[in-house]
Amino acid sequence: NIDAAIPVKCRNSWANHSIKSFQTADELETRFINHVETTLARSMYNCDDLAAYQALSNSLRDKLILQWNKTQQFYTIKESKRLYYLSLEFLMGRALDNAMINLDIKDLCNKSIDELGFNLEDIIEVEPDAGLGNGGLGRLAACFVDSLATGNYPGWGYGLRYNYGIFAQKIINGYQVESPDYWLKFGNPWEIPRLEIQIPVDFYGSVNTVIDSKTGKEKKQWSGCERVLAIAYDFPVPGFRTNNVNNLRLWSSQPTTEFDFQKFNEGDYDDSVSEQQKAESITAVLYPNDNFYQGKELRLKQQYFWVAASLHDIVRRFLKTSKKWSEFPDQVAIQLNDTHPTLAVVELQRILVDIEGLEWNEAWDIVTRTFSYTNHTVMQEALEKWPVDLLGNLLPRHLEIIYDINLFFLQNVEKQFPSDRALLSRVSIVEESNPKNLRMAYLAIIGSHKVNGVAELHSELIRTTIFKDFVKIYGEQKFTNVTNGVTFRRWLKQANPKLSSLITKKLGSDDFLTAPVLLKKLEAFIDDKEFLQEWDNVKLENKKRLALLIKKLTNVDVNPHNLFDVQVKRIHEYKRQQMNIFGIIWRYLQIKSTPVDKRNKWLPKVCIIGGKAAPGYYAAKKIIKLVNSVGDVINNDPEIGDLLKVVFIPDYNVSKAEVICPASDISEHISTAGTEASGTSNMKFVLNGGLILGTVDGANVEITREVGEDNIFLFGNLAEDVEDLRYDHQLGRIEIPDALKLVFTELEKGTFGNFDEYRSLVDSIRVHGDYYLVADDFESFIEAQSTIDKEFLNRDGWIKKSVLCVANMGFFSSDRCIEEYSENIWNIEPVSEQV
Ligand code: B1H
Ligand code: IMP
Repeated sequence: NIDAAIPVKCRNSWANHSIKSFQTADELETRFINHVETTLARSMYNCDDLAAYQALSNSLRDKLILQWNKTQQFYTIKESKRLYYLSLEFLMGRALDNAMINLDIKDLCNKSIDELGFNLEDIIEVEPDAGLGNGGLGRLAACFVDSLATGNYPGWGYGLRYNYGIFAQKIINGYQVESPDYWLKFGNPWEIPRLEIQIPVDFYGSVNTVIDSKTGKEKKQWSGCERVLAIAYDFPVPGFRTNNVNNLRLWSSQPTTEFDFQKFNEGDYDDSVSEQQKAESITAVLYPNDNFYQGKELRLKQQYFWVAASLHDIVRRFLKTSKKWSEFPDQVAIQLNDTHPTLAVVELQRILVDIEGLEWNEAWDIVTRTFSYTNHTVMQEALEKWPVDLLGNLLPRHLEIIYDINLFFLQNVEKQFPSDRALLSRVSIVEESNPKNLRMAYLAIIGSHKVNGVAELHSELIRTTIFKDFVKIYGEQKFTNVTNGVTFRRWLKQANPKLSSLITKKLGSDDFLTAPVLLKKLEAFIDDKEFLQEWDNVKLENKKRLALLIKKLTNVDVNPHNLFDVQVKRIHEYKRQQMNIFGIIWRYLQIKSTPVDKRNKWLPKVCIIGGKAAPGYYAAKKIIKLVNSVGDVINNDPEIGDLLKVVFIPDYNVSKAEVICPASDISEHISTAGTEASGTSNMKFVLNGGLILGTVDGANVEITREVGEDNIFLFGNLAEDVEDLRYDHQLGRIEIPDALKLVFTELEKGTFGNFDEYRSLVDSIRVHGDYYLVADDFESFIEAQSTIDKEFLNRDGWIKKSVLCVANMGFFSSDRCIEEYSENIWNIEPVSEQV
């Protein structure tokens, strides 16, 4: 009984003065003004949109915190098993609109804000994106915390509070220019600093064997370390239509000592503060690489800092219960979002053996029952391999433990497969390269009880390629699939209020937001002319909204009645934006070579491309430059007019995606088959009634299964053919189709600027083996485009396809993902909502 410690008198006093949140617009206005005048120390006379944003956010935050407190107390009382989602990235985007929607008080807020003299839409726009992620992996984590909260699961996220999120992208003379994203500039009303939660995290030092004074046995002692503090910042995560509020805890680094006062007094000013700066740099900035491993010591420091602080917190919470260590896996599930948190496996083993004094095997059993691992990529350049020396220097005790984990694992493999030396060297965590590397994915597999991929094709590929030896060792049942999903609250209701209202009106309720199979009922209206017209109008309105944004950002006028063909995602050769732009050039050339009086046979089209290139990724940056140069030529060609427009949307991020996703007719997901693990924007576009032009890759396969082959435009070689094609290319067997030759010739002529600028993009196909199979897929790509052109003209048929797509997207709700993880991997259950 948690009340027992508090005297009755005090308890009553607390109860009599208990805080209540606002219920009415009137009460919200009082609270808003209260925040303007006290929290912000402003008044009616100097309350601008920023202040209004802060006051409204603080008012909602009050509500969330009350519910947060109750929810967490409730979980504690229930002693229910908890899930901790460890992710280096949480790409949350904006919080205000989402909080209003999940609390179901947007209308009420609208009324209050209007009465106070502000426009809610403008106020929403003031908020900077929380861009603490690169792309799909980070946004998936954000959708998952939304679904965990909505499903009343006791699940927390743990990550890092970077001072700088993903860089802001500007386009200058067609080139990407990066600028720092200092998202905390005006403070952040959505975070609760827990300055009292300070967890020490150690680095470097050395390991000695000492005698334990209690047991008299030998044990390892890690000492002489450099220490930093991890400070907790909590971000309340509201569920949709539930009183439960979950938590995202992000760590910020801080020095232990403020600075070396002696050095300061001796006049050594620079050195006296350098320790402090080093500590704070750990959580300064997000690494801006998507699908790419860069072996920097600071990144490893980030990983350990985050993992050590999180585990310390998790273990502390467990120790508040009176459970035995053997029950730890019944209380705690930890999901590794890719290999970035793999050191958590080692850290828990260290805590159990070195600090808690458990036997190795007993500890290891607890560890493996606790962890599970999600793989998000098969791309070789993205797989983490830390040099042994780097890790051993930073974390000497952890390296010893990794060696022991590896030794015991290999001993078991040897028992199972005697005299298969090659197998042992293939599956060893330690890669016998020069320098030696630690294969983090192998460590993650060995330390987990389940390993999953993120779409069926991808899960199949990891079982049969990169992890096939481990399937042989552990059996099929350790490897599973959970196809990704997205939250329908943000990606349908918030991003597309018009379509949500139409669907709500037609289905008689908005229950599809939590029970998405209900969308299926839309099929009943497939011949309802009036409904189809309304559906089409919504799309047009959304395209107009995007056209305004494009005008604002690029000063290009686009006609919303023309086909919008969109490809927005991180720029990567495997995602093949280069193929898209080559296709656009080809179309341009075809239009130009059509007699003027026949040109109207071409469907007018607006090609929209957007995305960030990692700052050090040369080819990706060239692709951006090419898109912009091609756009400059085509958009200013008086012969072309509205027949073709090409725009590059700068600084693609979550809040722009919310405007872009509802506005596509076609979106492109055209990765080389077998390279895109899942993709999640494909789901968002289809959910908003846009059709897909895609390869047979990632979740496109399952989208096809759900919406039907007639409602998706697939093209290109299959994953199973990729290896052979690449092999052929290496032997010099590569055929460039005429259409692509035409494009290359035009580039060489300098139509789009100096060819030297783009030579590398062309040479990677013509000279360097075309690793991404652009030449192999190019013809079927433009053929699929011409099918689209024809189908788009059949308005009725097109709208029906759009409706059928949305009706069949229920499977791709992240609520479904969370249910699958909970049932098959985490073994957690919803905790009924607190009232
Ligand atoms: C995905 C990454 C990724 N896969 C390394 N891998 C990173 C790898 O900073 N790093 O080192 C950052 C990100 N991201 C994406 O995950 C896949 O490419 C998508 O296909 C998938 O939809 C998404 C979510 O599963
Ligand atoms: P933590 O899980 O220990 O980090 O605590 C998170 C929040 O849950 C606290 O701020 C409390 O609101 C609540 N909480 C945690 N432990 C207890 C408890 O033992 N009794 C009641 N509430 C608790």
